[in-house]
Amino acid sequence: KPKTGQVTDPVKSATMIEITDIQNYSVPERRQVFDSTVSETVSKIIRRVTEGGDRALKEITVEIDGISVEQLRVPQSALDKAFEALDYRTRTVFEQAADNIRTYHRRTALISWNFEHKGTRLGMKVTPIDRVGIYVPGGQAAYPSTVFMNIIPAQLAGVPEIAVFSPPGQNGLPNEYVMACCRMLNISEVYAAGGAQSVAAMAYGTEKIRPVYKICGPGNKYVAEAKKQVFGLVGIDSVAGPSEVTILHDDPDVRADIIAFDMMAQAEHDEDAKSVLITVNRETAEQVQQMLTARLPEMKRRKIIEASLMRHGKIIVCDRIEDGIELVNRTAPEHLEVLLKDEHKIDLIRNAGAIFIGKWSGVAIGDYYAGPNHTLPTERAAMYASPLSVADFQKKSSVIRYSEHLFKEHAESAAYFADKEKLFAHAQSLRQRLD
Ligand code: HSO
Ligand code: ZN
Repeated sequence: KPKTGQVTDPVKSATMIEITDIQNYSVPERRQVFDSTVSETVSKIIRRVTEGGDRALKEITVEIDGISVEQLRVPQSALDKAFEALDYRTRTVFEQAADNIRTYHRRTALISWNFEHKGTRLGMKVTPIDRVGIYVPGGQAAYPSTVFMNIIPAQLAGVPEIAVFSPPGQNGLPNEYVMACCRMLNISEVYAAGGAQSVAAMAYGTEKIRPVYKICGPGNKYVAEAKKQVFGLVGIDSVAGPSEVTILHDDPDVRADIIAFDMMAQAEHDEDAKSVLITVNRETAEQVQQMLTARLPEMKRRKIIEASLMRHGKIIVCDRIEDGIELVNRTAPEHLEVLLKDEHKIDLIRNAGAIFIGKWSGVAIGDYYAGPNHTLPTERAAMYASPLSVADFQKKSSVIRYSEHLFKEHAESAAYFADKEKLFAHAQSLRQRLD
Protein backbone atom coordinates (compact mmCIF):
# COMPACT_ATOMS: atom_id res chain seq x y z
CA LYS A 1 0.00 0.00 0.00
CA PRO A 2 1.56 3.35 -0.97
CA LYS A 3 2.03 5.84 1.83
CA THR A 4 -0.37 8.72 1.74
CA GLY A 5 0.75 12.11 0.52
CA GLN A 6 4.05 10.65 -0.59
CA VAL A 7 5.09 12.33 -3.81
CA THR A 8 8.39 12.13 -5.59
CA ASP A 9 7.72 13.73 -8.94
CA PRO A 10 8.62 17.46 -8.66
CA VAL A 11 5.47 18.49 -10.54
CA LYS A 12 3.30 16.44 -8.27
CA SER A 13 5.12 17.69 -5.21
CA ALA A 14 3.66 21.10 -5.98
CA THR A 15 0.19 19.70 -5.23
CA MET A 16 -1.96 21.96 -3.17
CA ILE A 17 -3.83 19.32 -1.35
CA GLU A 18 -2.79 16.41 0.80
CA ILE A 19 -4.06 12.85 0.79
CA THR A 20 -4.63 11.52 4.29
CA ASP A 21 -5.69 8.09 5.50
CA ILE A 22 -8.87 8.23 7.51
CA GLN A 23 -7.10 6.70 10.54
CA ASN A 24 -4.70 9.65 10.56
CA TYR A 25 -7.39 12.25 10.16
CA SER A 26 -8.62 13.94 13.27
CA VAL A 27 -11.77 16.00 13.14
CA PRO A 28 -10.88 19.59 14.07
CA GLU A 29 -11.96 20.75 17.56
CA ARG A 30 -15.20 22.65 17.68
CA ARG A 31 -14.82 26.07 19.12
CA GLN A 32 -16.63 29.32 19.17
CA VAL A 33 -14.47 31.86 17.40
CA PHE A 34 -14.50 35.17 19.19
CA ASP A 35 -12.61 38.09 17.75
CA SER A 36 -12.71 40.94 20.23
CA THR A 37 -11.53 43.58 17.75
CA VAL A 38 -14.38 42.71 15.40
CA SER A 39 -16.90 42.70 18.20
CA GLU A 40 -15.70 46.03 19.60
CA THR A 41 -15.70 47.67 16.18
CA VAL A 42 -19.20 46.37 15.59
CA SER A 43 -20.60 47.53 18.92
CA LYS A 44 -19.20 51.01 18.29
CA ILE A 45 -20.86 51.06 14.87
CA ILE A 46 -24.16 49.94 16.33
CA ARG A 47 -23.99 52.62 19.01
CA ARG A 48 -23.23 55.31 16.43
CA VAL A 49 -26.23 54.32 14.32
CA THR A 50 -28.61 54.19 17.28
CA GLU A 51 -27.45 57.67 18.29
CA GLY A 52 -26.91 59.31 14.91
CA GLY A 53 -29.51 57.61 12.68
CA ASP A 54 -29.38 58.18 8.92
CA ARG A 55 -26.49 60.63 9.15
CA ALA A 56 -24.35 58.17 11.05
CA LEU A 57 -25.27 55.45 8.57
CA LYS A 58 -24.03 57.61 5.67
CA GLU A 59 -20.91 58.76 7.53
CA ILE A 60 -19.86 55.23 8.39
CA THR A 61 -20.28 54.21 4.75
CA VAL A 62 -17.92 57.02 3.74
CA GLU A 63 -15.40 56.08 6.43
CA ILE A 64 -15.37 52.34 5.78
CA ASP A 65 -16.10 52.03 2.06
CA GLY A 66 -15.13 55.50 0.88
CA ILE A 67 -18.51 55.87 -0.79
CA SER A 68 -20.87 58.75 -0.23
CA VAL A 69 -24.52 57.91 -0.70
CA GLU A 70 -26.94 60.73 -1.34
CA GLN A 71 -30.12 58.78 -0.89
CA LEU A 72 -30.20 55.70 1.31
CA ARG A 73 -33.45 54.54 -0.26
CA VAL A 74 -32.84 53.32 -3.78
CA PRO A 75 -35.29 55.14 -6.08
CA GLN A 76 -37.82 53.00 -7.92
CA SER A 77 -36.45 54.38 -11.18
CA ALA A 78 -33.03 52.80 -10.46
CA LEU A 79 -34.67 49.42 -9.78
CA ASP A 80 -36.72 49.68 -12.98
CA LYS A 81 -33.67 50.67 -14.98
CA ALA A 82 -31.63 47.76 -13.67
CA PHE A 83 -34.43 45.37 -14.60
CA GLU A 84 -34.90 46.84 -18.07
CA ALA A 85 -31.16 46.58 -18.69
CA LEU A 86 -31.30 42.78 -18.42
CA ASP A 87 -30.88 41.08 -21.77
CA TYR A 88 -33.40 38.46 -22.79
CA ARG A 89 -31.30 35.44 -21.86
CA THR A 90 -30.34 36.77 -18.43
CA ARG A 91 -33.93 37.63 -17.68
CA THR A 92 -35.22 34.23 -18.78
CA VAL A 93 -32.62 32.36 -16.76
CA PHE A 94 -33.35 34.45 -13.66
CA GLU A 95 -37.08 33.94 -14.08
CA GLN A 96 -36.75 30.19 -14.48
CA ALA A 97 -34.51 29.94 -11.41
CA ALA A 98 -37.01 32.00 -9.42
CA ASP A 99 -39.80 29.70 -10.59
CA ASN A 100 -37.94 26.57 -9.51
CA ILE A 101 -37.17 28.09 -6.12
CA ARG A 102 -40.82 29.03 -5.69
CA THR A 103 -42.06 25.56 -6.62
CA TYR A 104 -39.78 23.89 -4.08
CA HIS A 105 -40.32 26.35 -1.26
CA ARG A 106 -44.10 26.18 -1.36
CA ARG A 107 -43.70 22.83 0.34
CA THR A 108 -41.55 24.23 3.14
CA ALA A 109 -44.26 26.35 4.75
CA LEU A 110 -45.63 25.63 8.20
CA ILE A 111 -49.35 25.05 8.27
CA SER A 112 -51.73 25.85 11.11
CA TRP A 113 -53.40 22.90 12.77
CA ASN A 114 -55.76 22.13 15.62
CA PHE A 115 -57.57 19.21 17.18
CA GLU A 116 -60.52 18.71 19.47
CA HIS A 117 -60.70 16.75 22.68
CA LYS A 118 -63.87 16.73 24.83
CA GLY A 119 -65.03 19.97 23.31
CA THR A 120 -61.68 21.63 23.96
CA ARG A 121 -59.79 22.94 20.96
CA LEU A 122 -56.00 23.01 20.95
CA GLY A 123 -53.91 24.18 18.04
CA MET A 124 -51.10 26.06 16.47
CA LYS A 125 -51.71 29.18 14.44
CA VAL A 126 -49.07 30.14 11.90
CA THR A 127 -48.58 33.80 10.98
CA PRO A 128 -46.02 35.54 8.80
CA ILE A 129 -43.59 37.96 10.42
CA ASP A 130 -44.84 41.54 9.86
CA ARG A 131 -41.61 43.00 8.57
CA VAL A 132 -38.20 41.51 7.71
CA GLY A 133 -34.86 42.88 6.54
CA ILE A 134 -32.82 40.97 3.99
CA TYR A 135 -29.10 41.60 3.80
CA VAL A 136 -27.55 41.06 0.37
CA PRO A 137 -23.76 41.32 0.25
CA GLY A 138 -22.07 43.59 -2.26
CA GLY A 139 -18.69 43.72 -3.93
CA GLN A 140 -17.09 40.40 -4.87
CA ALA A 141 -19.88 38.38 -3.28
CA ALA A 142 -22.91 40.19 -4.72
CA TYR A 143 -25.00 37.17 -5.58
CA PRO A 144 -28.36 37.80 -7.25
CA SER A 145 -29.18 34.17 -6.41
CA THR A 146 -29.13 35.16 -2.73
CA VAL A 147 -31.85 37.73 -3.45
CA PHE A 148 -34.10 34.92 -4.71
CA MET A 149 -33.16 32.45 -1.99
CA ASN A 150 -34.20 34.89 0.74
CA ILE A 151 -37.03 36.90 -0.74
CA ILE A 152 -38.99 34.09 -2.37
CA PRO A 153 -39.48 32.17 0.92
CA ALA A 154 -40.40 35.44 2.68
CA GLN A 155 -43.00 36.18 0.01
CA LEU A 156 -44.41 32.66 0.15
CA ALA A 157 -44.74 33.06 3.92
CA GLY A 158 -46.83 36.14 3.23
CA VAL A 159 -44.49 38.68 4.87
CA PRO A 160 -46.15 41.98 3.99
CA GLU A 161 -43.05 44.16 4.31
CA ILE A 162 -39.68 43.08 2.97
CA ALA A 163 -36.83 45.61 3.08
CA VAL A 164 -33.58 44.80 1.28
CA PHE A 165 -30.22 46.22 2.35
CA SER A 166 -27.20 45.99 0.11
CA PRO A 167 -23.95 47.97 0.12
CA PRO A 168 -23.48 50.66 -2.52
CA GLY A 169 -20.79 50.55 -5.20
CA GLN A 170 -18.96 53.59 -6.58
CA ASN A 171 -22.17 54.94 -8.14
CA GLY A 172 -23.91 54.96 -4.76
CA LEU A 173 -26.24 52.10 -5.74
CA PRO A 174 -26.24 48.35 -4.99
CA ASN A 175 -25.10 45.82 -7.60
CA GLU A 176 -27.10 46.00 -10.87
CA TYR A 177 -28.23 42.37 -10.78
CA VAL A 178 -29.21 42.62 -7.14
CA MET A 179 -31.43 45.59 -8.01
CA ALA A 180 -32.83 43.84 -11.09
CA CYS A 181 -33.75 40.73 -9.09
CA CYS A 182 -35.44 42.84 -6.42
CA ARG A 183 -37.49 44.50 -9.14
CA MET A 184 -38.35 41.11 -10.66
CA LEU A 185 -39.84 40.11 -7.32
CA ASN A 186 -41.64 43.46 -6.97
CA ILE A 187 -39.58 44.53 -4.00
CA SER A 188 -39.55 48.30 -3.83
CA GLU A 189 -38.00 48.99 -0.44
CA VAL A 190 -34.28 48.73 -1.12
CA TYR A 191 -31.55 50.61 0.75
CA ALA A 192 -28.03 51.32 -0.43
CA ALA A 193 -26.55 50.41 2.92
CA GLY A 194 -24.36 47.54 4.01
CA GLY A 195 -22.06 46.31 6.74
CA ALA A 196 -22.69 46.30 10.46
CA GLN A 197 -24.21 49.78 10.15
CA SER A 198 -27.07 48.46 8.02
CA VAL A 199 -27.75 45.68 10.53
CA ALA A 200 -27.96 48.33 13.25
CA ALA A 201 -30.40 50.32 11.11
CA MET A 202 -32.54 47.22 10.53
CA ALA A 203 -32.67 46.39 14.23
CA TYR A 204 -33.08 49.88 15.73
CA GLY A 205 -34.45 51.88 12.82
CA THR A 206 -33.46 55.42 11.86
CA GLU A 207 -35.46 58.51 10.89
CA LYS A 208 -36.03 57.10 7.40
CA ILE A 209 -35.86 53.37 8.04
CA ARG A 210 -38.44 51.57 10.10
CA PRO A 211 -37.04 48.71 12.20
CA VAL A 212 -37.63 45.10 11.19
CA TYR A 213 -38.43 42.09 13.37
CA LYS A 214 -36.06 39.64 11.74
CA ILE A 215 -32.82 39.95 9.77
CA CYS A 216 -31.85 37.32 7.21
CA GLY A 217 -29.10 36.98 4.66
CA PRO A 218 -25.38 36.25 4.53
CA GLY A 219 -22.60 38.75 5.10
CA ASN A 220 -18.96 39.20 6.05
CA LYS A 221 -17.68 38.81 9.61
CA TYR A 222 -18.80 42.32 10.59
CA VAL A 223 -22.31 41.67 9.38
CA ALA A 224 -22.34 38.29 11.13
CA GLU A 225 -21.10 39.85 14.38
CA ALA A 226 -23.67 42.64 14.12
CA LYS A 227 -26.45 40.06 13.69
CA LYS A 228 -25.24 38.29 16.81
CA GLN A 229 -25.23 41.55 18.75
CA VAL A 230 -28.77 42.55 17.81
CA PHE A 231 -30.17 39.04 18.24
CA GLY A 232 -32.88 39.02 20.86
CA LEU A 233 -34.06 42.49 19.99
CA VAL A 234 -34.74 41.02 16.56
CA GLY A 235 -34.66 37.50 15.17
CA ILE A 236 -31.88 36.37 12.84
CA ASP A 237 -31.70 33.47 10.42
CA SER A 238 -28.31 32.06 11.35
CA VAL A 239 -24.72 33.16 11.44
CA ALA A 240 -23.21 31.94 8.20
CA GLY A 241 -19.60 30.80 8.07
CA PRO A 242 -17.53 30.02 4.97
CA SER A 243 -19.04 27.64 2.41
CA GLU A 244 -18.06 23.95 2.52
CA VAL A 245 -18.49 20.78 0.50
CA THR A 246 -17.74 17.17 1.34
CA ILE A 247 -17.77 14.67 -1.51
CA LEU A 248 -18.28 11.07 -0.46
CA HIS A 249 -17.19 8.71 -3.18
CA ASP A 250 -16.94 5.02 -3.97
CA ASP A 251 -18.46 4.90 -7.46
CA PRO A 252 -15.77 4.18 -10.07
CA ASP A 253 -18.14 5.48 -12.76
CA VAL A 254 -17.60 9.05 -11.61
CA ARG A 255 -14.78 10.84 -13.36
CA ALA A 256 -12.05 12.50 -11.30
CA ASP A 257 -12.42 15.79 -13.19
CA ILE A 258 -16.04 16.09 -12.04
CA ILE A 259 -14.91 15.76 -8.44
CA ALA A 260 -11.97 18.16 -8.90
CA PHE A 261 -14.15 20.86 -10.46
CA ASP A 262 -16.80 20.54 -7.77
CA MET A 263 -14.06 21.07 -5.20
CA MET A 264 -12.74 24.11 -7.08
CA ALA A 265 -16.27 25.51 -7.38
CA GLN A 266 -16.59 25.48 -3.64
CA ALA A 267 -13.07 26.82 -3.16
CA GLU A 268 -13.67 29.85 -5.39
CA HIS A 269 -16.18 31.31 -2.90
CA ASP A 270 -13.38 32.55 -0.67
CA GLU A 271 -10.11 31.61 0.89
CA ASP A 272 -11.82 30.21 3.95
CA ALA A 273 -14.07 27.92 1.91
CA LYS A 274 -13.52 24.23 2.49
CA SER A 275 -13.53 21.31 0.03
CA VAL A 276 -13.16 17.74 1.24
CA LEU A 277 -13.13 14.48 -0.70
CA ILE A 278 -13.65 11.21 1.13
CA THR A 279 -13.09 8.21 -1.12
CA VAL A 280 -12.46 4.49 -0.84
CA ASN A 281 -10.53 4.62 -4.06
CA ARG A 282 -6.86 5.60 -3.77
CA GLU A 283 -6.52 5.93 -7.50
CA THR A 284 -9.35 8.45 -7.61
CA ALA A 285 -7.73 10.30 -4.71
CA GLU A 286 -4.50 10.62 -6.65
CA GLN A 287 -6.22 11.54 -9.90
CA VAL A 288 -8.20 14.29 -8.19
CA GLN A 289 -5.09 15.53 -6.45
CA GLN A 290 -3.25 15.79 -9.77
CA MET A 291 -6.22 17.21 -11.60
CA LEU A 292 -6.56 20.06 -9.10
CA THR A 293 -2.96 21.08 -9.62
CA ALA A 294 -3.11 20.62 -13.38
CA ARG A 295 -6.31 22.59 -13.96
CA LEU A 296 -5.75 25.38 -11.44
CA PRO A 297 -3.81 27.67 -13.84
CA GLU A 298 -6.79 27.95 -16.19
CA MET A 299 -9.19 29.03 -13.43
CA LYS A 300 -10.24 32.70 -13.40
CA ARG A 301 -10.39 32.88 -9.61
CA ARG A 302 -7.14 30.94 -9.35
CA LYS A 303 -5.70 32.81 -6.38
CA ILE A 304 -8.75 32.26 -4.18
CA ILE A 305 -9.09 28.62 -5.22
CA GLU A 306 -5.46 27.92 -4.54
CA ALA A 307 -5.48 29.58 -1.13
CA SER A 308 -8.69 27.81 -0.14
CA LEU A 309 -7.50 24.37 -1.26
CA MET A 310 -4.09 24.76 0.34
CA ARG A 311 -5.51 25.88 3.67
CA HIS A 312 -8.66 23.85 3.93
CA GLY A 313 -8.70 21.27 1.14
CA LYS A 314 -8.50 17.61 2.11
CA ILE A 315 -8.55 14.27 0.37
CA ILE A 316 -9.27 11.46 2.80
CA VAL A 317 -8.96 7.80 1.88
CA CYS A 318 -10.87 5.13 3.77
CA ASP A 319 -11.13 1.37 3.33
CA ARG A 320 -14.81 1.09 4.12
CA ILE A 321 -17.37 3.62 2.91
CA GLU A 322 -19.16 3.23 6.26
CA ASP A 323 -16.18 4.93 7.93
CA GLY A 324 -16.53 7.78 5.47
CA ILE A 325 -20.23 8.05 6.28
CA GLU A 326 -19.41 8.18 9.98
CA LEU A 327 -16.94 11.00 9.34
CA VAL A 328 -19.62 12.87 7.40
CA ASN A 329 -22.01 12.50 10.32
CA ARG A 330 -19.42 13.84 12.72
CA THR A 331 -18.46 16.83 10.57
CA ALA A 332 -21.99 17.73 9.37
CA PRO A 333 -20.96 19.47 6.13
CA GLU A 334 -22.98 22.30 4.64
CA HIS A 335 -23.08 20.55 1.25
CA LEU A 336 -22.63 16.83 0.83
CA GLU A 337 -22.25 15.14 -2.55
CA VAL A 338 -22.78 11.39 -2.45
CA LEU A 339 -21.30 9.47 -5.33
CA LEU A 340 -21.98 5.93 -4.15
CA LYS A 341 -22.42 2.63 -5.96
CA ASP A 342 -25.13 1.69 -3.50
CA GLU A 343 -27.45 4.67 -3.07
CA HIS A 344 -29.25 2.96 -0.18
CA LYS A 345 -26.31 3.83 2.04
CA ILE A 346 -27.57 7.39 1.94
CA ASP A 347 -30.03 6.37 4.64
CA LEU A 348 -27.10 6.25 7.04
CA ILE A 349 -26.41 9.97 6.61
CA ARG A 350 -27.85 12.05 9.41
CA ASN A 351 -25.97 15.33 9.46
CA ALA A 352 -25.63 17.52 6.36
CA GLY A 353 -27.17 20.81 5.22
CA ALA A 354 -27.98 19.62 1.70
CA ILE A 355 -27.46 16.16 0.23
CA PHE A 356 -26.71 15.98 -3.49
CA ILE A 357 -27.15 12.46 -4.81
CA GLY A 358 -25.43 11.04 -7.86
CA LYS A 359 -23.13 12.45 -10.48
CA TRP A 360 -25.77 14.65 -12.10
CA SER A 361 -26.35 16.57 -8.88
CA GLY A 362 -23.39 18.92 -8.44
CA VAL A 363 -23.65 21.57 -5.75
CA ALA A 364 -23.67 24.38 -8.33
CA ILE A 365 -27.01 23.22 -9.79
CA GLY A 366 -28.42 23.65 -6.29
CA ASP A 367 -26.74 27.03 -5.78
CA TYR A 368 -28.86 28.51 -8.54
CA TYR A 369 -31.44 26.36 -10.10
CA ALA A 370 -32.72 23.15 -8.52
CA GLY A 371 -35.05 24.92 -6.10
CA PRO A 372 -33.92 24.10 -2.54
CA ASN A 373 -32.34 26.93 -0.59
CA HIS A 374 -28.63 27.63 -0.84
CA THR A 375 -28.60 29.23 2.60
CA LEU A 376 -27.50 26.24 4.61
CA PRO A 377 -26.05 25.56 8.05
CA THR A 378 -22.23 25.86 7.97
CA GLU A 379 -19.41 24.90 10.33
CA ARG A 380 -21.14 21.87 11.73
CA ALA A 381 -24.36 23.76 12.45
CA ALA A 382 -26.05 21.01 10.38
CA MET A 383 -25.82 19.02 13.61
CA TYR A 384 -28.80 21.04 14.83
CA ALA A 385 -29.92 23.48 12.13
CA SER A 386 -31.70 23.37 8.76
CA PRO A 387 -31.74 25.13 5.40
CA LEU A 388 -33.50 28.48 5.17
CA SER A 389 -37.16 27.96 4.28
CA VAL A 390 -40.60 29.56 4.34
CA ALA A 391 -40.84 28.53 8.01
CA ASP A 392 -38.05 31.00 8.86
CA PHE A 393 -40.40 33.80 7.89
CA GLN A 394 -43.33 32.46 9.87
CA LYS A 395 -43.97 32.13 13.57
CA LYS A 396 -46.38 30.09 15.61
CA SER A 397 -48.90 30.88 18.30
CA SER A 398 -50.41 28.14 20.40
CA VAL A 399 -54.18 28.30 20.62
CA ILE A 400 -56.20 27.04 23.62
CA ARG A 401 -59.98 27.04 23.85
CA TYR A 402 -61.21 25.03 26.83
CA SER A 403 -64.69 23.66 27.09
CA GLU A 404 -66.56 23.99 30.35
CA HIS A 405 -66.67 20.24 30.60
CA LEU A 406 -62.92 19.63 30.36
CA PHE A 407 -62.06 22.65 32.49
CA LYS A 408 -64.12 21.24 35.32
CA GLU A 409 -62.30 17.96 34.92
CA HIS A 410 -58.78 19.50 34.86
CA ALA A 411 -58.94 22.65 36.98
CA GLU A 412 -58.47 21.09 40.41
CA SER A 413 -55.37 19.16 39.29
CA ALA A 414 -53.85 22.26 37.73
CA ALA A 415 -54.59 24.23 40.89
CA TYR A 416 -52.92 21.49 42.92
CA PHE A 417 -49.83 21.83 40.72
CA ALA A 418 -49.85 25.60 41.32
CA ASP A 419 -49.99 24.96 45.10
CA LYS A 420 -46.85 22.87 44.75
CA GLU A 421 -45.10 25.84 43.15
CA LYS A 422 -46.46 28.09 45.92
CA LEU A 423 -48.13 30.24 43.33
CA PHE A 424 -51.37 30.56 45.20
CA ALA A 425 -52.90 33.23 43.00
CA HIS A 426 -52.54 30.86 40.07
CA ALA A 427 -54.41 28.20 42.02
CA GLN A 428 -57.03 30.67 43.08
CA SER A 429 -57.60 31.90 39.52
CA LEU A 430 -58.59 28.36 38.60
CA ARG A 431 -60.66 27.54 41.70
CA GLN A 432 -62.46 30.85 41.30
CA ARG A 433 -63.97 29.55 38.10
CA LEU A 434 -65.19 26.43 39.84
CA ASP A 435 -67.19 28.48 42.35
N1 HSO B 1 -22.65 27.92 -2.36
C1 HSO B 1 -23.15 29.13 -1.70
C2 HSO B 1 -24.27 29.79 -2.45
C3 HSO B 1 -23.92 30.38 -3.77
N2 HSO B 1 -23.11 29.81 -4.68
C4 HSO B 1 -24.35 31.53 -4.34
C5 HSO B 1 -23.09 30.59 -5.76
N3 HSO B 1 -23.83 31.64 -5.52
C6 HSO B 1 -23.64 28.77 -0.30
O1 HSO B 1 -24.47 27.67 -0.28
ZN1 ZN C 1 -21.72 28.21 -4.35
